[in-house]
Amino acid sequence: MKLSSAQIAQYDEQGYLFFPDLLDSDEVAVLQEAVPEILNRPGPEIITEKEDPSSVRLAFGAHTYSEPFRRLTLLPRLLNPVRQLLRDDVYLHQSRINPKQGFGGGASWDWHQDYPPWNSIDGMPEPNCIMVSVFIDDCTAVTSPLLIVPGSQRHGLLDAKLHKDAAGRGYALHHIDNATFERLAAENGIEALVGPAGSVAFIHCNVLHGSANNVSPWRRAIMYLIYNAVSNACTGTERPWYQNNRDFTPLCPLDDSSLKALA
Ligand SMILES: O=C(O)CCC(=O)C(=O)O
Repeated sequence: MKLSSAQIAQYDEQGYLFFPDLLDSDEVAVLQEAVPEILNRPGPEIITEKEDPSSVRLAFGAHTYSEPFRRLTLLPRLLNPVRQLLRDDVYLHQSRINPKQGFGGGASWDWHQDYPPWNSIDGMPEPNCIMVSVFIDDCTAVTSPLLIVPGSQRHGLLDAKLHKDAAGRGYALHHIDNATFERLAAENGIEALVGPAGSVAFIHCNVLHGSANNVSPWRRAIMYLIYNAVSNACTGTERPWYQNNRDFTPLCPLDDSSLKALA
């Protein structure tokens, strides 16, 4: 897939591009089948919900230990647009699955930008990084979709406070204050990213986003692939491999059918 100059301009303006059904149903089935084993892993890369330690909040690093997810990260359909948008070769800074379990198990995410901890803790020089959001399950109005404030990346790094509780549970989150959120939402609106499993959103790392509790009975998993420009490699070494990958080798695409080949 090659983005047109109009799509690149749209990304620069709105901070995201959305493609429904970028993966087909066979590819989605391969990824869905791999999820339970990932969520059952022991190890610090699996972060559980505060209120329910039996429910996983984030599973980091699956591309390193799950073959379907490794292949996903190297599909030309994802890599080529990312390289175009970042105007560089890329490596994967981080990957994380948010399974967002149903029955309220997938708790809310307050409004935040992703870039602050990568900048202040991992030493990422610039917000030249993309959060590719791959819908593993259907994301609908009732399964607590990802909400974004389009165009908010144009406001740069917003004032935010480190959420201590998140830091204590192995990941960092910077919440912005209500007044700033209200101003940006009034200016740009809020959009819900809804679409069938297999849809993909390319989101700038400074786009303000969040989500509510998933009170539906259905899981709403999204795999977040954080691609960084190789010229923007991180200098920090504090965080572990699954949050701050230190291998900056440029990624090379596989054949576009390599995920489907596992079906
Ligand atoms: O998937 C969600 O509900 C939100 C996740 C999120 O905001 C994040 O991982 O930064």
